Amino acid sequence: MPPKRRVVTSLITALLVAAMPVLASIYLAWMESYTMEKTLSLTYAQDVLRRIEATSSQFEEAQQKAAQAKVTPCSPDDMRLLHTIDFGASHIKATGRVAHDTLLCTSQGVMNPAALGKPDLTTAQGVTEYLNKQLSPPPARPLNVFASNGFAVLVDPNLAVSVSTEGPDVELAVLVPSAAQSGPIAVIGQNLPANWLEPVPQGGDSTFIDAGYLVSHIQSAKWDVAVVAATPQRYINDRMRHFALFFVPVGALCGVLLSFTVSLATRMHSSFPAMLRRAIKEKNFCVVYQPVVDLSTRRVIGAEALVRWRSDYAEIRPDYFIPQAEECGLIQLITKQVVTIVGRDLPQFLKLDPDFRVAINMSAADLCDEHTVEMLDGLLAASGALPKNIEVEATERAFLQGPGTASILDTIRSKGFTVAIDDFGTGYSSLACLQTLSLDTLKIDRAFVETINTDGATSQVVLHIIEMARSLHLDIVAEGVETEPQAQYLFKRGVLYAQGWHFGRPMDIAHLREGIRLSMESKLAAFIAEPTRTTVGDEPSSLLTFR
Ligand code: G
Ligand code: G
Ligand code: MN
Repeated sequence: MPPKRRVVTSLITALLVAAMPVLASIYLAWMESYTMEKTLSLTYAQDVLRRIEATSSQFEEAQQKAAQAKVTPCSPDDMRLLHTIDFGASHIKATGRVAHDTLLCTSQGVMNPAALGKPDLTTAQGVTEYLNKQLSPPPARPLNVFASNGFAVLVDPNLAVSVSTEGPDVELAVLVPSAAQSGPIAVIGQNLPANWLEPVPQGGDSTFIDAGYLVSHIQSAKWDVAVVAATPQRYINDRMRHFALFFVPVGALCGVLLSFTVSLATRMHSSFPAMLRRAIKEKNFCVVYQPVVDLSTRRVIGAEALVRWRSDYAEIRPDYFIPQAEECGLIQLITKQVVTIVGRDLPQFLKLDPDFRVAINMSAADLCDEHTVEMLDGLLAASGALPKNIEVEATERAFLQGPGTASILDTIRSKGFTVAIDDFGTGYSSLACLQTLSLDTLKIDRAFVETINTDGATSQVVLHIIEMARSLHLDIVAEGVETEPQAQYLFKRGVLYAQGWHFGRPMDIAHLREGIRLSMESKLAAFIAEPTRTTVGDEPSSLLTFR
C-alpha cells in the first residue's frame, strides 16, 4: 500500500474506532432516558387507573348499601340514606336516583327531575354511563352520571385524570374497553389517535412510540376500564441530552484510548519485520536447551536448542516470531545466530560428554540453501565438535520443499550429521516423508505422548508410530514426556530417548551443564527415586528445572 493511502486508511480506522464508544454512549443515554420516560408514563397511567378503580369500588359498595335499605326512592328516608352514602365515599361527588334516563333526586337535595338523555355507554358490569352532564348551571362543572338498578353516582370526570405530571403536555384518557367505540369517558389533552386506544389484554399494559409521543396503555384487571397516558417524545430527547452530558465524554475518552491502543497494535504489527530485523542486527536472540534423556540409563545424552527473543519488554516465544520470520525471509539470519551460539556453547558440553548431541531446528528456507552445509561445517570448525554431535531437526513441512531439499539433506547426512523429523504425525504427509527422505531420528509429537494411558481416540497411534520407526531403523525421541508412567510406557515399547517437562524444561547453558554433570554421576536416577520430591502447583515435575 502506498504510504499516503496507508496514512489515510489508518486515520479513518482510528476515527471509526474512536466513534464506536461515542455512538455506544449515545445509544446508552437514549436507552436510559427511554426507560425512565417509559416508567414515568406507566406511573401516570397506573395512578389514574388506581383512582378509577377506587371510584368503581366505592360505587359498588354504595349501590349495595342503597339496594339493602329498601326505601322509596327520593323519600325523606332515602334522602338521608343517599346523603350518608355520599358522605362516606371520597371519590363520589353525589349519589342519586334515576329512572327512565332521568335523574330524580341527589344527595344534595330534591330537585326537578333532570333529563339525562340517551346513555353514552353501558359497561360490561351493566353500569349505564351518562357523560359530561351539565346538571347545575355554570360555573358548576359537567359531571359523569353512573347508574345501576335505579341508583346513581355523580363523579367529576377530571378527578381521576388530574394527576400531577412532569411536564404540561402529558395526555391522558380513560376508556371503557367493552364500549371502546363510544370513545374515552374522560380526557386530558388533544383528541387521542384511535390506534392509541386499541385494547390491551385485561390486567396488561403496552408501551410504544407513535406520532411524537411515548404512549402507555394499561387495562384494569378487575374493572371494565383502561387508561392511556401519552408523554411527548421530546421529553426523552431532553432527558437524553442530560444523560449524554455524562455518557458521551466517558465514551469519547474510551474511544480515544481504544483508538490509541488499536493504532499502537497496528503500528507494532506492521513494523514487526522491522523490529525483527533490528533484533537480528542487535543480536537479541539467545538459545535455551531442553535436555534429551536416554530412557534406559536416565542420562542426559543431548539437548534441543530452542531460540528465544529477548526484546526490551519481554521474552518472545518462537511460536510467535518463527512463522513471521519465515514469512518475511528473515529465518535464515536467525538460524545463523542460533548456530553461532550453539558453536560457542558446544565445547562446554563436549568437555563433560564427548558424545553429547545438540539438535538444531531448521526451517524450509534453511534446507533449500546450500549455504546451510557451509554453516554446519563452520559450526564444527568453531566448536571442535564432530558431525555426530549435531542433529538437524525439521518438520515435514520444511522437508517437503522441493527437490533441492533432498539433495542438501543427503549432503548433510553424508558428512555424518544426523537428521531428525520433528513433530512427527501432526502434518498431512508424515508418511510420505518417511518414504522419500533418508532420516536418522523420528521425534514423536507431544500430542501423541499426551494420550498415553488415556482412553482417547488416538491413544493407540503412538504404538503405530513406534512400530513404523522401528521397522525403518530410526532412533525415536518422544517429545513432551511429562510423567514417569509415560516414560515407562515408552521405554517398554522400545523408545530409547525422551524429552519433556518430566526430565527438564528448556534451560540455560549453566543449568544444562549442571544437569549433564549430575546425570554423568548417575545422581539423576537417584533423584527420580527420591520419594519426598515435591512438585510446584500443577506443573509436571521436572528433574532439571533449576529456575
Ligand atoms: O520450546 P519452544 O517454545 O521454544 O518451541 C516452539 C517452536 O519453535 C518449536 O516447534 C520449535 O521447533 C520452534 N523453534 C525453536 N527454536 C527454533 C529455531 O532456532 N529455528 C526454528 N526454525 N524453529 C525453532
Ligand atoms: O520444536 P518442538 O515441537 O520440539 O518444541 C517443543 C515445544 O514444546 C516448546 O514450546 C517447549 O517449551 C514445549 N514443551 C517441551 N516439553 C514439554 C512438555 O513436557 N509438556 C508441554 N506441555 N510442552 C513441552
Ligand atoms: Mn523441535
